[in-house]
Amino acid sequence: MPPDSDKPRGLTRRELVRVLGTSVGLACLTPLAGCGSFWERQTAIPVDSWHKGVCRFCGTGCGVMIGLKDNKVADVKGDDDAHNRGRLCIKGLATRDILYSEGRALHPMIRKNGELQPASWDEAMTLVARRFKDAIQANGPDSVAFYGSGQLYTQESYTANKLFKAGIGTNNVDGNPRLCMASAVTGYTTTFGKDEPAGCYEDIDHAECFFITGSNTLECHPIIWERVRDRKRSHPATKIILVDPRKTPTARHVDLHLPILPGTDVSLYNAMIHVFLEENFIDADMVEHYLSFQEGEQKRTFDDFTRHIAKYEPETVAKTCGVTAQDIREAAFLFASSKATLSLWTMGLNQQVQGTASNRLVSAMHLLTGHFGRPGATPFSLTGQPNACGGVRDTGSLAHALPNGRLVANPKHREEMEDLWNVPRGRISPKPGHHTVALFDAMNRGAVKCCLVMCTNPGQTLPNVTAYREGMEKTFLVVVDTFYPTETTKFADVVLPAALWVEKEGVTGNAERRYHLYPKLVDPPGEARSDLEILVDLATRLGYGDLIAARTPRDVWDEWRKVSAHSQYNFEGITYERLQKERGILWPCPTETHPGTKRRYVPGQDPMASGTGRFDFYGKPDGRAVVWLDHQEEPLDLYSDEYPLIFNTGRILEHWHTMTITGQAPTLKDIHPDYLEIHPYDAHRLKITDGDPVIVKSRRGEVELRARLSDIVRPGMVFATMHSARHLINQSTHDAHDPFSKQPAFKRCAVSVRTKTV
Ligand SMILES: Nc1nc2c(c(=O)[nH]1)N[C@H]1C(S)=C(S)[C@@H](COP(=O)(O)OP(=O)(O)OC[C@H]3O[C@@H](n4cnc5c(=O)[nH]c(N)nc54)[C@H](O)[C@@H]3O)O[C@H]1N2
Ligand SMILES: Nc1nc2c(c(=O)[nH]1)N[C@H]1C(S)=C(S)[C@@H](COP(=O)(O)OP(=O)(O)OC[C@H]3O[C@@H](n4cnc5c(=O)[nH]c(N)nc54)[C@H](O)[C@@H]3O)O[C@H]1N2
Ligand code: SF4
Ligand SMILES: [Mo]
Repeated sequence: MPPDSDKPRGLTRRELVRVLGTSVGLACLTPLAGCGSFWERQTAIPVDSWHKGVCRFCGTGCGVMIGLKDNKVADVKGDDDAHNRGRLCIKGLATRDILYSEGRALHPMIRKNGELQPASWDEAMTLVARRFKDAIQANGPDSVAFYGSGQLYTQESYTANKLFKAGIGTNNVDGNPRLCMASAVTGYTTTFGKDEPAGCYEDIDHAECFFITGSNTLECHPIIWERVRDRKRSHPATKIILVDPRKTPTARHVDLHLPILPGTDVSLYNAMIHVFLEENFIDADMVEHYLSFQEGEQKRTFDDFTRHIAKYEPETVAKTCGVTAQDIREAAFLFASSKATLSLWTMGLNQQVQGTASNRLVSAMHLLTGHFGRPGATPFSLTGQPNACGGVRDTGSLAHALPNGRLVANPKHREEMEDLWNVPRGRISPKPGHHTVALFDAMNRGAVKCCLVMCTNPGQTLPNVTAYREGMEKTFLVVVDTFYPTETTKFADVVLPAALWVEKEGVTGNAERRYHLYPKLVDPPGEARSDLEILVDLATRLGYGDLIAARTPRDVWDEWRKVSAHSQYNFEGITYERLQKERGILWPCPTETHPGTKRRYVPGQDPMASGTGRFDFYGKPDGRAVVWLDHQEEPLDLYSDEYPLIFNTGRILEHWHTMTITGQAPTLKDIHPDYLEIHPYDAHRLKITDGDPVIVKSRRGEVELRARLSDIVRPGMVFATMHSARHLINQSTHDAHDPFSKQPAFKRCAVSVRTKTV
């Protein structure tokens, strides 16, 4: 469980190196110090055999070599033949230890007389099936739900989605990617008609300008960051621009940092486009042949767009964004004038009430300037979790979605899936299910009676979490997790132990559309089972054994790739044999001899694109990508005299989300994340000194942390990490969400801060 955070902040990163005294420590410190890349780890641990696999942590999806000794994972190193070029970050290296850390969930448990007590699998699954059946019978299919994860394997998400949508007949299937990638999805789909980035990691090696926004790449996608740094090292003229309100470790290595005020991205990007128009950086051929313009439901012209952008002169916008007009102009100039510009972004954009607008404006900047579809020139949203793309977005395991970019609301899409899944027409409900916040709200209202929570910890990671704990308490909650206890198992009626990482087999899809295989190398501990086995068991007990006939990872994959063949995501050519042999393959990939696709929408490169033009945006009926006229709205949860500071939340390098895993890894567990970054000026005004216990209070709740005086944050804003279970920052965050993506705005709310003694 998370470390005892009463200890004053635990080890610093420098102390960690001293304690470890190994290259693991170096791997942790080096990028922070900004020297060369030392991520490779020379290992002396003897092993019996090495096996190809993938890191289980972030969406970078690094290739790992896994060394087995006496049927245990004894060592892990970077895979030289994978895209990560043999490198791993500190979390990737820690996968050596995670399987054997304490706190693994070992056997099923049932709550009896208020206490979770050990039970047999049969007893637990009989109870789960009975409660699901009873609820469906008494209150209809929409009284049950599945809440999943971008950390499940594709076979698992696909099976759960099929069971609930085509079997039970409810679209109440959502998951943590709603908290993470939903605005990227709506950004891409409203622009290109289809989800997922068009470019690939190789583009990093060709870019001459990087536009990084709302991403702390060094800490959250360290191996991608190292590749960016490689490019800068070999081509020093390469420019890196960063847009982030905080002076993060990433900010230390960039050419231009715009520390914008949170939630003002729409103004900034519109102002950059203003400069593109003013300085004639617009690609006229793009505008004439490949783009259309839209505002809300209305089609617009390029002239309308120009008039709209006129309002966003950098000199006007500078104040809104809290940066200088000169910096906006310089950023726009560097972006547009480079030979190839690559944008990278993550939660700073997605977790905002205008997440969709910010996402599509970044794509618009590329389309308008022609920085698209060439080596090094592409908008590229980084994905958080290892399988948010391949598992949840591609399989359509979200409340409004169906596989391969189809939508529940579209009758033709429902019919296509009913035919492919071989269920009667009309089986898939025409009603979209509850998105995450609405799902937990439905639990509060008693409308959802049973929920299967798999591979996620919503008791800690939902926004405004206190408001939803009552619902979790009321609902018959089945929690499937690899660790026990967690903040969510507190509310569970049944806990089921799950296999972790290479204790089970499966496929994931990383941020660049690369599908790759995780082999099963060792047995899970105790009675733990794979999530797929648990879903198959539940399906059978609920009477959907015929529907869920594919029951092994390989059979489910084969079914899934055949489903894809009928879509613009076609990856029928990615066979299991290829996955076993190759270091992953980028879809589309329609045949077994197709090498995979580096750049989408480019005829000659993307097998789905037709014609002889520069682009075919086949996701849109007219083949044109859409540039949106989006307006800056008033930021969320305005500050007041009572709540005068902006609260921003995020991550650090060494920990993963709720720390169920990294909080136990010997190399990471002593790094304590329970602090509040506060600018020395604000601390001075509030009479707070470094290390003081402080109370952060919002309109929804409060949390205690320790002050860390730091100029990483701007005056007027404070920052805390999401990692600790002892100090639930989501008691303070806001559950307001983007109206299109329904992604919550974790990145901004108004708070007050005071010392605990006051
Ligand atoms: N070490 C580590 N790595 C991880 C994870 C982890 O838990 N730990 N989790 C993975 C997951 S699931 C995800 S989603 C990613 C997240 O990766 P990131 O998005 O890079 O990480 P965050 O710390 O959530 O937020 C990124 C930055 O957004 C900035 N920001 C806040 N408000 C704004 C704004 O209004 N505009 C702009 N432009 N920026 C803003 C914040 O200051 C912060 O530095 O990381 C993945 N990788
Ligand atoms: N304040 C704030 N809150 C946030 C965010 C933020 O930036 N700020 N970010 C949001 C984002 S982007 C994300 S992605 C979410 C993440 O939120 P969560 O998904 O809730 O966080 P995790 O800790 O990754 O939870 C994964 C759980 O699955 C378990 N697990 C690991 N592997 C397996 C497996 O193979 N099978 C099963 N059954 N269980 C497994 C782990 O032990 C853990 O309990 O948090 C969101 N919440
Ligand atoms: S960058 Fe991500 S995938 Fe690569 S080793 Fe680190 S945590 Fe694992
Ligand atoms: Mo995420």
